Amino acid sequence: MEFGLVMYTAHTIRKSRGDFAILLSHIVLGCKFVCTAVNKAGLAKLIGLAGETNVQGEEQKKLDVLSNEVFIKALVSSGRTCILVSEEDEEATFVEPALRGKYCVVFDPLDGSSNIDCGVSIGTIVGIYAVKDGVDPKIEDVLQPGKNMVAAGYCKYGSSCTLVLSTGKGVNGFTLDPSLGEFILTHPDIKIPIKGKSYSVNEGNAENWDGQQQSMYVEKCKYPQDGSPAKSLRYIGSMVADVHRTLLYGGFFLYPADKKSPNGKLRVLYEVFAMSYLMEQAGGQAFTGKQRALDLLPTKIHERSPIFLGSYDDVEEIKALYAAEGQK
Ligand code: AHM
Ligand code: MG
Repeated sequence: MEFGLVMYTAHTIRKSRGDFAILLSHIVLGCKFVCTAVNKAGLAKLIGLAGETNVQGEEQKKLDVLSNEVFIKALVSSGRTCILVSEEDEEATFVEPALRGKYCVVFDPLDGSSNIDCGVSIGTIVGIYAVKDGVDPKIEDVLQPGKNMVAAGYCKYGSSCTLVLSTGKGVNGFTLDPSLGEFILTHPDIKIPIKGKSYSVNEGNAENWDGQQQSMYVEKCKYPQDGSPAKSLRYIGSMVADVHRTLLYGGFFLYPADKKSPNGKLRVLYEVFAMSYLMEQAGGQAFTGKQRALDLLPTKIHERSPIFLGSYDDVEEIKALYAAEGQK
């Protein structure tokens, strides 16, 4: 690390001004809060079900509920947001007029909730859009292609707490120093390797996968015909953790459509877009099976999409398989 730690807040304020820096500092506060809650989960009896189901029909965990409340409060109190879309809330939250600002934030407060109870890495995913002034927000302000986001990031709560962020000029990673309570720039200008040695997918769904392309790709990973070594399978089942590893080591993450989830499982606004934005900013690619993921125009806030993202060359391979199928 260079002499003189580059701290997150100082770095952010240097690179941005005013409203955006304040918004980010509130997001960072939310991440620190959730990180503390995740670390104490077992001790504070925060694991287990909260007894309610969310809009996707999934059982909510206590930590999901808490994390959602934390982020809503952190974002509203920043005075810089006008619309909030959370995975946990069926409807978008329109911030009360007195506290409105120009940013719309879409987020999954605690992604990978099936991994909470066993202490595996989970995370928060965030995407940010900007509108002119936020005085008269409309739902169309968040129903925009991911390429219009002004920033995206995630915070991974694992063996370390790591915040990975892009404001459209590359990707930086910051690790929380628990003794200081500050995020330190530990991974400047992250670039994903052009090709990776691993693939990441819930292969247990293979029987139900829609179409042949992902099966062909996975077969190529396991039984390469070009003399290259077989790829390793790495799958945690927490998108933040799987994408984080993919970003740092290279490789490929896919969640295709299947018979259970005909549009894929992952949500466009706060899962697919944020991660696709980071991948592109790091030099990788993100593809839906039909188009560049960031070009998608969502029509509802909890829309889903298949997603294939990762190292540039690995995504090229799956795009080629789709292109070949389209020519038949
Ligand atoms: P969640 O938002 O309800 O936690 O679901 C999203 C998670 C992702 O983190 C992960 O990539 C995926 O679901 C795993 O799904 P599966 O268990 O079907 O492999
Ligand atoms: Mg999620």
